[in-house]
Amino acid sequence: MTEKWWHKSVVYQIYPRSFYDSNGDGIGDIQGILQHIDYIKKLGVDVIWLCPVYDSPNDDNGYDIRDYEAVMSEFGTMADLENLIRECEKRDIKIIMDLVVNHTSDEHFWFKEAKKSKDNPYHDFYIWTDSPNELKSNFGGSAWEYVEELDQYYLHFYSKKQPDLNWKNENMRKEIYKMINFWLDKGISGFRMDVIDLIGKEPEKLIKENGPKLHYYINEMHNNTYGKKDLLTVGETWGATIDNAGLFCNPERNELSMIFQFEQIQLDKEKGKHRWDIKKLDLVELKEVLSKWQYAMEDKGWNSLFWNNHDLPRIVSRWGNDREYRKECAKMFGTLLHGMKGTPYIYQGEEIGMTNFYSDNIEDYPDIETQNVYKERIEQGFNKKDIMHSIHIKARDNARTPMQWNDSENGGFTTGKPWMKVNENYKYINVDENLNDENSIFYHYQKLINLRKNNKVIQYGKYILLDENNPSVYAYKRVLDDKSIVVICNFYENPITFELDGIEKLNVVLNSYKDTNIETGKIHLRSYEAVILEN
Ligand code: TEU
Ligand code: CA
Repeated sequence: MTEKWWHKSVVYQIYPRSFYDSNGDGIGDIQGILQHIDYIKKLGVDVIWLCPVYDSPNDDNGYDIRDYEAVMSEFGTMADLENLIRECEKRDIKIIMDLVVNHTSDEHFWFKEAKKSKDNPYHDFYIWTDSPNELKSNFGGSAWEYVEELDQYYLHFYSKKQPDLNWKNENMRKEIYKMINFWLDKGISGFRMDVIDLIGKEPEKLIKENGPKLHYYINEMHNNTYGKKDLLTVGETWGATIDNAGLFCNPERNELSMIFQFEQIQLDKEKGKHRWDIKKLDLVELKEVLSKWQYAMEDKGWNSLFWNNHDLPRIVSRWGNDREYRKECAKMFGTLLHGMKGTPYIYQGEEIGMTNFYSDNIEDYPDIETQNVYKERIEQGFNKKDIMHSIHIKARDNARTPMQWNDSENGGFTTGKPWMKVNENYKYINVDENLNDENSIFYHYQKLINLRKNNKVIQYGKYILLDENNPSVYAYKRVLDDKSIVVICNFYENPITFELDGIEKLNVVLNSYKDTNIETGKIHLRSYEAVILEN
């Protein structure tokens, strides 16, 4: 495999609205990120993924873009952003930006023109029909919205304020490529591409993801923009399977560096149902899925590794025990993921063990998806308590509460009124507390990141799952030439002994506890203990 700079990288995802508010208006901003680059540097990551900072009316927190080439005024100015890129560069931190090209805001100039008449040159930049079919929006309700002036319906796979772009229109594609090059000229190092597997949609045939021309479009975009440079591109692809993954990220196909696939993340959802229809996670199934992706990508491309992002509940609360064993769980999940082959992504707050948010008041969940699906379920006759239960477990706002910097009011996020409530546990879960404790989650992540930077086995070693049917322990080996490491994680609270058959001369590289109970042929694991060994 040709080595790439991002094979050694760890990415830190910033959701600017909730990172740090520098001017007291309650909304995180670019200055706020600038003031904390040294914190990010200290963690050791070398790439930042910046969620959308473009001009937007914020129906979906910036994923509804009004002007691709302007900065959201609440976040600051273009000069601030350029400054951020430069300041990061000085510290060897690269920035990748969010690229949202499946849809725009309905307030985008193109859509305003498109609505004027059927003959307007921008009309065909979007997708219209006279007779809407049964396609549904991911945020609830029909995917079609009526426009009286035109007596036509437009397609929106997300909110009504996010009309879908028509990738069949070549002029539209050219505009998008121009915009991408505008950003590349500013010195950014790549993109995270929002719902990129939807751009080949054929709505009249009910095709959403993986449409027939999807890969033609991605390849064309590659050739006209980032393909000329050595950049990191990661596609968000809910429709990816191991069978089509290679189409996106086999380097010879000139499409993307890697994708976010969501198979493991959906293991606690009832098959075929909405992700709010929850089922218990089965560890053996989790091992099966993660391992399948590790094996598949040996020759198909490169994996991304993540537990969290701004759309997902926090992993410590989701599959761990965030009450009695929060720190142990956070370290265990980090270790389990960071030992694997691929590029790890850390979502802000994960490195300090932030947890899900809890409120019984639906008003405390501003996310449009939650608001819409809540209303829809109420209308469908669901029980309010059950809906709130799903929200506590799955709502996107679980991840979007402001970053907890210290134990002062509002976790030090803002001196004003935060745009959304801060999690009350900021008094003991915060950055300061982590930095002052040498055994903190933060320092554990720092060690994991550092290990990857300098260890070829972690970067390139072949992954081998151990003891696949063990219902309590997730253990795997990574092997490169005559070197290997073993990652062993007790996924549950009950202490357990794990047999180390055929694994000799082991040194402890990292442990989530202060010491290790190891003897010839076995290791005794405490609650959620995670260990990396090496021979
Ligand atoms: O998300 C795509 C997406 O479909 C899901 O993650 C979505 O959040 C939902 O939870 C699934 O039911 C991307 C962005 O990450 C998300 O924040 C945006 O809202 C969405 O696209 C639209 O741009
Ligand atoms: Ca602000």
